[in-house]
Amino acid sequence: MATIRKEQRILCFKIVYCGTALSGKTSNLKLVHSKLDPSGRSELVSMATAADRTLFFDFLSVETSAMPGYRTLFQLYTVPGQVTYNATMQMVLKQADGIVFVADSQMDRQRDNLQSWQNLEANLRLNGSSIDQLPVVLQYNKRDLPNAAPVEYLEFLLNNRTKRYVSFEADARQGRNVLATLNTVSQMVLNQFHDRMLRERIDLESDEPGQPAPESRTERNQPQVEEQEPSLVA
Ligand SMILES: Nc1nc2c(ncn2[C@@H]2O[C@H](COP(=O)(O)OP(=O)(O)O)[C@@H](O)[C@H]2O)c(=O)[nH]1
Ligand SMILES: [Mg+2]
Repeated sequence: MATIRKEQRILCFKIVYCGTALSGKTSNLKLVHSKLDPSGRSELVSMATAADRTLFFDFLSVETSAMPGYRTLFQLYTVPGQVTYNATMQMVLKQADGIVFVADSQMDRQRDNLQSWQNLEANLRLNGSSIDQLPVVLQYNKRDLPNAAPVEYLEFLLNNRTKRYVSFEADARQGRNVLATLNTVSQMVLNQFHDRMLRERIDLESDEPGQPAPESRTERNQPQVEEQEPSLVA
């Protein structure tokens, strides 16, 4: 749920990177961190330890000028996808504005992808939200590996609904389609926020104190995004 801080002229959106262990979620954030100018992003905070790398989340805040007169922050989180870490997952997923699901393309990880997807759906439901109400982008990561399953197979497994999600083939280590993924989900989140502003007559210019905006139920088509631009939505 977007946070509006009118006094400071700040808008915050939360984007959560989900997916099974080792699918490449942290690599996505590392790449974004390395590509963006330090003036437009925070430091990358990784809570994971060497012993248990998926126990906690990573966090990175990215600033854009997407909304005139406001600093617009996209706060990126990663969250472990295993059932064992449901508490962390639910906490991080709370009030998410958009989801990136990072799937591991390797053939032997498909069961884990599916389980992680189902777990995501269940946790959103438990939070009173739903995967159908949120902007979602699928990222088929590790396309560079020789044992990557065909994209058609991944689509069949994870993207088989009437309303298909946008999906990207990626290599998070090299950076292929990492920024495109982020750009797309950010644009979808902004579109949804614009819809909500119109529908609920949220006025960013008025001097009334900012309130967290109520959750939206609208979805919009996503825009086409240029590949690998080292900047976020403008
Ligand atoms: N070959 C290859 N390795 C990747 C890719 N993305 C991530 N990795 C590697 O996979 C491992 C797990 O990545 P990480 O980002 O920590 O996964 P997380 O558990 O989802 O956060 C690391 O060794 C990464 O370097 C990719 O696209 N291709
Ligand atoms: Mg990680």
